[in-house]
Amino acid sequence: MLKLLHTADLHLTRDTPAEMQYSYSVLDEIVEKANEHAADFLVLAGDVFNRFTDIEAGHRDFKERLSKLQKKCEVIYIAGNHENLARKKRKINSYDLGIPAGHVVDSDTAPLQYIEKANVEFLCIPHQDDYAALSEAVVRERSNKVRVAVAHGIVTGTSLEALVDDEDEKAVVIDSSFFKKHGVDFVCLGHIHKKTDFKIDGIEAAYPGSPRVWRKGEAGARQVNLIQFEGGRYHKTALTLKSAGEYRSVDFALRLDGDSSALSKIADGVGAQDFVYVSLSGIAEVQTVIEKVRREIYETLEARCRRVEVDTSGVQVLAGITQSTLAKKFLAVWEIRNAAAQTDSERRLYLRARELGLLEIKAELEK
Ligand SMILES: [Mn+2]
Repeated sequence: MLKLLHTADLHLTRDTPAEMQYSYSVLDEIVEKANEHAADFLVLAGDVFNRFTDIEAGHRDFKERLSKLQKKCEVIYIAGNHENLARKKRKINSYDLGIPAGHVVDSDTAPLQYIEKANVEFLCIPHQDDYAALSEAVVRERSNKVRVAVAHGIVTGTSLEALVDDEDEKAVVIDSSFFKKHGVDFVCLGHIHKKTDFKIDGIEAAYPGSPRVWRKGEAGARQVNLIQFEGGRYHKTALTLKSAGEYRSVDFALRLDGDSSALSKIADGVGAQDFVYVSLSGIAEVQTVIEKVRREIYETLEARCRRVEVDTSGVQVLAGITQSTLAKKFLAVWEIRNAAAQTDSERRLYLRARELGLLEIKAELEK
């Protein structure tokens, strides 16, 4: 039996002490998972570091963490596009990462590097700005070993909705016919941060997704793939990383009166490693109400999770709106109706009606 632990897009960083601590804690858990499942290989399919400068500053830490891997577990590391950021022609192998030089597949080995092991052969495709040379690449005949391709990039046939909106991104694609042509059994991919499993000409391919929340919007459990090959078959399991937490998006409607008692529910189900992004909406009569609620959100969540961000851009400030004659008439009628509301859901509807009414009045007054 052959076992691979496959991950990509860890984006180890030292941007802030908190992000450094967090990203390296996820590396620790990946190493733990590899040990727990007795993986033969840890496959790192690119964007292991956020920028080349993070290799320069972090290689000792990285090596130290990897040294905890069981002896039998070998590491295969291919360069992603992020390893090219701030690179200045330097090579990954000029730093000691605790991985044999032949197992670090840097961009200068493009279009392809072949690595042969006892019971598996790897076709490693580091990130390239142009994959045209790949179709011409000379590849050895496949043996009867398991043949795994490792690549960092977008493969033709990947659904568009899975693509990351990466500002460093150029739309370069790997022609997926390569894998069939060279008899690949499994394709380990990196680059897309959303976990994606698909087939290329009948060949199983997987983006395990970023194993940690790299940025806003990366929702869902953060996972790595354990792939087991035995007797010409394989079995893939997604392992969830606790240390990674999750990204959670929460909508919170501001009430005109600044009553934020509903905030107590906001922390329900939030985990200690989560990144919670709160979008405020609704109407405020004065800016200070927004500030007050924002502070309350931080106070409620900060101690409960790893990171909190509050977006107040969805709140409309209607200064002095309740003083206009039209608004006063509207609110007088509203008070009567609202007082008759029987249930919570009715009261919520009235609150929403009040917001919409006041917005209409504001539009009317501004004509
Ligand atoms: Mn990435």
